[in-house]
Amino acid sequence: MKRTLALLATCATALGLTTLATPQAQAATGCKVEYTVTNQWAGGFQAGVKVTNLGDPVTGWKLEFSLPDTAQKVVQGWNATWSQSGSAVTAANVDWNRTLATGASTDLGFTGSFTGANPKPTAFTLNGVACTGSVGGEEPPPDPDPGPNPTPGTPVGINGQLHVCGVNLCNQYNRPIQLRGMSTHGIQWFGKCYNNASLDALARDWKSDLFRIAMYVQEQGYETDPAGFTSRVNSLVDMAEARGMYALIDFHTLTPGDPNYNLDRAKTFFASVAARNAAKKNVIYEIANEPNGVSWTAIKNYAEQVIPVIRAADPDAVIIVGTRGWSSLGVSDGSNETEVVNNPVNATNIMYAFHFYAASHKDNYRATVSRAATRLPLFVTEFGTVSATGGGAMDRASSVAWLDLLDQLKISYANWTYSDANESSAAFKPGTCNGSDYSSSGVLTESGALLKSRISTPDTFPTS
Ligand code: IDC
Repeated sequence: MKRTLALLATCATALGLTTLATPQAQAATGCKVEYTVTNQWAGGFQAGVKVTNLGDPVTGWKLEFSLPDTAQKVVQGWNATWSQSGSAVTAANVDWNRTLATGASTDLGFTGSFTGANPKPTAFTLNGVACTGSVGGEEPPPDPDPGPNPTPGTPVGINGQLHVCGVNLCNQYNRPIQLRGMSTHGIQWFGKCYNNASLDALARDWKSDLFRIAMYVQEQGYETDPAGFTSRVNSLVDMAEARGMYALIDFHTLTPGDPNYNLDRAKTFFASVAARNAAKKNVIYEIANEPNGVSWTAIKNYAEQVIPVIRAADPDAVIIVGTRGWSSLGVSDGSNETEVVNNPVNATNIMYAFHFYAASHKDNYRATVSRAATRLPLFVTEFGTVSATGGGAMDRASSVAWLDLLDQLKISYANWTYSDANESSAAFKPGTCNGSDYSSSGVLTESGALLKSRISTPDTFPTS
């Protein structure tokens, strides 16, 4: 007979929520324990204990729990060093399982003896942190800070917490909406472009709904300073929130193309940003920018490991999954959307990324999007008006055909890039970010002028 005791979390909470005033990276903590009685006989039982680390990686750990009375004894345990004092039991790591990455699990077990009632251990802790099944389970704040109320009339003020409904992105009134906005360039290179003046221009002059924060993982990005980049992303989320814009947190994997290369980094990063931003309504998570040279199965496997880490801390946010062939739904790899339609990610409230560069990707890509949009929730988290190199001439006709299609299908988009990079995809002329003028037409490139004219037209957000 197999019985499972539900010892999982009921309350999602996070240490980070209590420290909104200091946008610094916190050491994320948290754990989940699944306790299963796998066999039981007169006076004895066997139990499996699956321990999942939901916080930052640990090296060396101690699982502690209580048995209901001193008559219950651990007789023999495995995969840990077991000890008991009164009703308190400790299982300490053995050498080979001493490291638990974020999201990693280890299986322990023991046989026990008991008299009377069935054995029901309680109060599991991992390194002293209660295993509530969520991040930062140590001392749940009774009433998480809901954050400042979004300003009425702004995109976040009108639409509130978003969710996926059918193939659409829906607002708090359960009506489909389209978000139109801009992506940063790599924040490790163009950080100076993201300041109060440039964000004011984006929100007020461009009337942008969306600000994508491209945090490269390689190329001098996150991997070189996890705490620093986490904190920079969090402050950009706050700057977008203060202006009523949605913030799309982009884990900008690019080279290498297999997102699994960065799996542990992704778990650590998302556990932290999701805990810290859980109460906000303006956050959307993009877990892998452009998978390339990797199968859909491998991407799906990555997604199914990262999504639960986000959900444990921030259960209701929309999450976007990159697709094969540089987020082309497989088209740039000679495949198409059917590999996703036939084998979707096993999760709810998610969308799939589609990227294009208008001078390189034309009719067959548009046909794919038209077809796929009837089956899959799509989000164009990045596109350019130029060639896939980010440079070359702007292709106005193709760009306009794409933007018209996205408007018609209510597919949200972010344009690469809101920066003054010396390449034609940038919206500002080189040197703009050294000054304070982000509003006059003189600072815009050809691409910037086109995008500003498209994004600044009135939104039609349904409110009932
Ligand atoms: C490009 C930048 C360029 C940078 C290069 C490598 O525009 O300045 O040197 O990345 O980091 C993408 C990627 C995006 C690329 C962009 C243009 O998501 O990182 O940015 N692009 O090549 N996919 C298709 C095109």
